[in-house]
Formats: sequence, C-alpha cells, structure tokens
Amino acid sequence: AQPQIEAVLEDIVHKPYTGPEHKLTPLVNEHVGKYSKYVFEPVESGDGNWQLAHEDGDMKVYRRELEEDGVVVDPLKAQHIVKGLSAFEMCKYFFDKDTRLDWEGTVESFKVLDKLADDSVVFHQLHKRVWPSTQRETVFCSHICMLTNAPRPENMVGHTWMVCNFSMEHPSVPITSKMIRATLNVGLVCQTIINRQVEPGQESSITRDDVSCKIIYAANVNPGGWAPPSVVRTIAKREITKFLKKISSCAQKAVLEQPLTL
Ligand code: 6CM
Repeated sequence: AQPQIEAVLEDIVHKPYTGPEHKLTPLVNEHVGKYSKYVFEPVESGDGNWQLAHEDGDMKVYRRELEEDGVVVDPLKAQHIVKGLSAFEMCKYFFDKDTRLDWEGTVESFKVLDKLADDSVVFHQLHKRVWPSTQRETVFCSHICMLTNAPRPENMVGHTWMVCNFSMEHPSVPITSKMIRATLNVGLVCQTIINRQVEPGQESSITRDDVSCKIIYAANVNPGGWAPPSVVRTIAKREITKFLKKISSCAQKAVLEQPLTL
C-alpha cells in the first residue's frame, strides 16, 4: 500500500492564507511542501517503527526512537479530537502569538524577529531551563496556510489547515555559548468533522455543537546538545501531552462566544 499513500500525499498543495510573497517564500514553500506530506504519513502502518507512547481519550501520542550522535531526536506524532471548534479556528489560535504564553509550557519568553506577512512570522524563543541542563533557545519561522488535496477523514467539512514551524538562522540572533540552540520542525494540521448530516447548500446552519476539530501534530525537535536520553524522552512525552490538553481547552474557551468560522 505504501506507493499508493505516497502518490496521494504527493498531490497535497499548500495555499498561502493571506500572502503576499516575501523574501522567505521559497524557504517556506520548501518546508511546508515537505512537512505537509510527512504529517499525513500514517503511523499505524507499522513500517516506520512508530510506537504508541500515550493514549488518553481521543488523544494518541506516537514516538519513533531515534538518536543522532548520541542526542535523542525522537520524532513525535499525535492525534487528537477537540469538540466545538473548527480547523481554521484551532490553527489560527496556535499561530497567534498573542495567546501563546497561555498554553505554551516550554517557553519562558519570545520576541518577533521578522513579520514577513500576516501568515509568516520569525520568532526567537527562550525555553524554560530544565535543571541542571543549559537553557535552550530556538529561532523559527511560523507559517499558517490551507492545504488542498489532503486526505479527508469521514464527515469532514471545509478545508484542511496547517501551521508549519521550522528552524532557521537569523542574523540578529547569533549562536552564543550562554545557551544551546535547539532546532525544530513542527506541523499542526487540522480538519473539521461534523456530527450530523448537512444537505448541500445548508452549511450556514452548522453550529459549534455540530463540529469537532481533528488534529494531527508532528514534531521533530533536536535539543541541540547532549542531555540524558531518558530525561529527554520523559520531558518530550510529558510536554506534548500537556501541550495538546492545554491548547485544546484554551482554544475552546477563546472561541466560545464567537460565531463559528469554518
Ligand atoms: O509546537 C509547540 N510550540 C510552538 C510554539 O512555541 C513551537 C515550539 C516547539 C518546541 C520546541 C522545543 C524546544 C526545546 C525545549 C527544551 C528541551 C530541553 C532538553 C533538555 C533536557 C534535559 O513549535 C508545542 C511544543 C510542545 C512540545 C513538544
């Protein structure tokens, strides 16, 4: 079945949310193009050595154990379903820097290095120090977009949305000896599921009670320097689980009083 899946994933195309093009458009296109396909590669097929690391209700977290030069770089993938909001609303919430510190447990502070467009922003983040290891920092571009031709789950309505975060270098933040530069490739892909039959043309009757957001989240993080493997694995599993729970409840609260945006 693998060649068939590859052919389906090859068709996925990303469309900018707002545009316009900017100096990093080619870099964004390259990363989003690759990562949008990677996120949809199934974990259940068993050929990638993915292991179910945690399950809690609708949330499933998978991990593939991997070390590079003795450093743990385990790829993580997770699925979750969140009631009462759309794919667009969840991706918008994840992308929005103004509410990031409400749900992001690994970050101490961050600043915007470059606002390239409304859909593409470069950040410098200082992560909370994990005692006794050296504090980590990241520099990454965050991009929100729509995906077309992505595989659609049953009962899906509307479009597939994605936020892609990927590490890059930035001249205003050189690497120093004070902190370790961690790197990341992250993708949050969301699709809206409807729990009742809607006749064509009746989409405006859909309410918050009718929808859930299906999340696929993938993260490839390199902590950037040696740290005890068991500690890194424990922290990674704890943080991804905390992140999914926290962003789900915060996003649900944030949209509660607002009209549903599919
Ligand atoms: O995707 C998430 N958050 C985004 C916005 O902040 C962004 C950030 C990714 C997190 C990258 C983690 C960097 C390294 C953290 C410190 C590692 C310490 C290791 C030392 C151990 C002794 O994409 C949610 C992130 C959820 C966590 C996976």
